[in-house]
Amino acid sequence: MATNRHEELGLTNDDVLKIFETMLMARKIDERMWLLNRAGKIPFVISCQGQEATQVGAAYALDNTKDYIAPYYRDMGVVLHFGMTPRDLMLSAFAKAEDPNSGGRQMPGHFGQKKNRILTGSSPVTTQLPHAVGVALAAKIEKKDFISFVTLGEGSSNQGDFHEGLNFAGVHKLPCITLVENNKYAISVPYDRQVASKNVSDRAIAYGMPGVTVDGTDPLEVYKVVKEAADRARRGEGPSLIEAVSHRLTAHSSDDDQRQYRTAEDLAEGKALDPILTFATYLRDLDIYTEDIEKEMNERVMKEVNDATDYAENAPYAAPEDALKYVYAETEGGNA
Ligand SMILES: Cc1ncc(C[n+]2csc(CCOP(=O)(O)OP(=O)(O)O)c2C)c(N)n1
Ligand SMILES: [Mg+2]
Repeated sequence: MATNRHEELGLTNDDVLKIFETMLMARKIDERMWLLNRAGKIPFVISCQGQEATQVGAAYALDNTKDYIAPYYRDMGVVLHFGMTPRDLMLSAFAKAEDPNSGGRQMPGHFGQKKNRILTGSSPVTTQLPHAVGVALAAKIEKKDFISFVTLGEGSSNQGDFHEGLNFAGVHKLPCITLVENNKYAISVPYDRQVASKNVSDRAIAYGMPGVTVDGTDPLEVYKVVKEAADRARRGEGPSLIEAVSHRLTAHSSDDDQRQYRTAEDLAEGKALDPILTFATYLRDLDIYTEDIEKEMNERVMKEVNDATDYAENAPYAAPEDALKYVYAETEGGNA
């Protein structure tokens, strides 16, 4: 029998099946989006594939009934755990009026949903970090029990916002967790052309906070360190920087061809460590992900993906004049 690592973390078999199902849902939605893109039905895809273990392991360690998150564009696993539905995600991919993120105004991956405390993000990378630090400052000033959680790519950790935000969080000991999803590339630029230090987490010392690097292909490893960081933050002991290393299994986006700049060996290495496959193996070895459960879970997930696709494809677009909403002040008699 394989070693049960999740019980040591206080997680039940139900918990790990839930983690796996959210990872699988993210993967299946993402795969469907690529098909829709190649069929000419949706304009753009920016993938979570390869990073699902990082995303769901981390999100599971937070409180999705009260914490605030500032995710980045690949974080399908994070937002699903925080309550965004496959339908919501498909409405965004099809840019339909009912898209809760932006009513179809922003590109997919620009998550934002007030009812689930998902902060709206914008396109310049890392702008979400000072926003999350601001939320953590509010928690401290108002003596509230929530924490904030922000993610970004390793390439984005070179933006000024990263350093300014983390320094402020460190100085004021704010309850903010920063997770860098290091997939080793910033579009076509490999890690050693992006960052001078061995690990992104090495930078934490300069901001007076703990910094750790973990295997981002293992949801349990990520859960463990994010849980420790969340517990510390809730005890008033301040922020943490976590780097989870994984592999980008797709091109940067649907407008990129990674075969132009990645070797066949590099791509094969990522595929061998595909977190959906490796976590399924862990669960099978412990007899938790049985054949019956696998069949039932896959049917449930695919039904939801199919329903979400059909619903979003048939949903109406926003009216052209809605483009003016929230841009100009509306007067009592209507738009001035
Ligand atoms: C300030 C800014 N500069 C450049 C871009 C264009 N851009 C979008 S994603 C990206 C790469 C980011 O790489 P990384 O942070 O490693 O995240 P990944 O896409 O690998 O997850 C770049 C350069 C941008 N959106 N914002
Ligand atoms: Mg990257």
